[in-house]
Amino acid sequence: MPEDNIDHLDFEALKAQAISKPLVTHIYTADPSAHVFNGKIYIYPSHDIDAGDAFDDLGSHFAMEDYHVISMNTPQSEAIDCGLALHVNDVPWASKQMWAPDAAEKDGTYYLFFPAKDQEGIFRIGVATSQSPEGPFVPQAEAIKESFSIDPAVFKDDDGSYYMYFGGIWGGQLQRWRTNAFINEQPESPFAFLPGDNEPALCAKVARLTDDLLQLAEVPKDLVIVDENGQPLLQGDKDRRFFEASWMHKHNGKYYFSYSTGDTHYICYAIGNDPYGPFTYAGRILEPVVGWTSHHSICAFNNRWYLFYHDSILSKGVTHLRSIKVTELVHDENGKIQLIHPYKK
Ligand code: FUB
Repeated sequence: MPEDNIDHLDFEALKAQAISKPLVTHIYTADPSAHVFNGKIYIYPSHDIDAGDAFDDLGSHFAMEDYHVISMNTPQSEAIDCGLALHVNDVPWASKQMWAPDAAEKDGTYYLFFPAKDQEGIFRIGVATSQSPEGPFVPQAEAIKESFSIDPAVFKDDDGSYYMYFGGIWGGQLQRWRTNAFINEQPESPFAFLPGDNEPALCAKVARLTDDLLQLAEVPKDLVIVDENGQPLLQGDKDRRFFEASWMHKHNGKYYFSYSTGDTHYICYAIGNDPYGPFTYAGRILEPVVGWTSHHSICAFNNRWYLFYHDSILSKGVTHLRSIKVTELVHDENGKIQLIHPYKK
């Protein structure tokens, strides 16, 4: 239910049909990356604001300036805003657009990974650290070396290795890195430099992190998603190809890579045997929500799985004013994820 035409939507009815309520209503929040630290749930969302920028396909209207961490004792309990965790003015290398973040813990230190545009308007990914999962976080002076694009998701594997999954097309600039250097031509076009519809789709990226979690330990690799015949998904396969919002979780020894299809508004997933893939497309997790974007995370709590996601019902459909939500997610006996409909019929 993207924002293309929201005039006909009955928001009171949709609110009643919604399977879950906004976790907080005093601020707008989106892109919820959820983790369990010390037995509690901590959500690292974007903090949506209305900065007055007009809607465009580069996402200029997503003009966020800071992050707040949200905590919950359980998925059913009240969500608490832990306050300001990091502001763009305190990040020496960043200029604007603090988009979807994620967090990780290692040896008692908490790491906030976040994308923002640098002084040249190029999306980079930065790290900030804290001794508390709630922050406040102290940023590194520079962005992660050789980092690019948006939507970092950091996954800790059972052997203690940490991997960062990232990337996003259109305003997320992934298509501008196809030659391993930033292509700055036609800066106003979100579509320039995308592959053709019959070419393999642009891939999300994955790289192992260094032991201190502050840098990439390797050149990022393509995370290839193949179809049922082992063929890479094509760029024109818009209902299935990667757009943005990477997430990784592990269930019964399998790696589940989930992501948003962007302009077709689905959250989909693909399954692999290795953190680098390849991953075989396995289906949809979440049908479209009210609002253009869909962005999620998947987190286990007390042996049950939960999908954290967002929609724009509270703002009556405003794309860049979203609210985070949570609902249970079920893997069936074959490891398939049951499709979630965000609004009851
Ligand atoms: O919140 C800004 C951007 O919108 C995120 O980085 C994308 O994933 C989309 O949700």
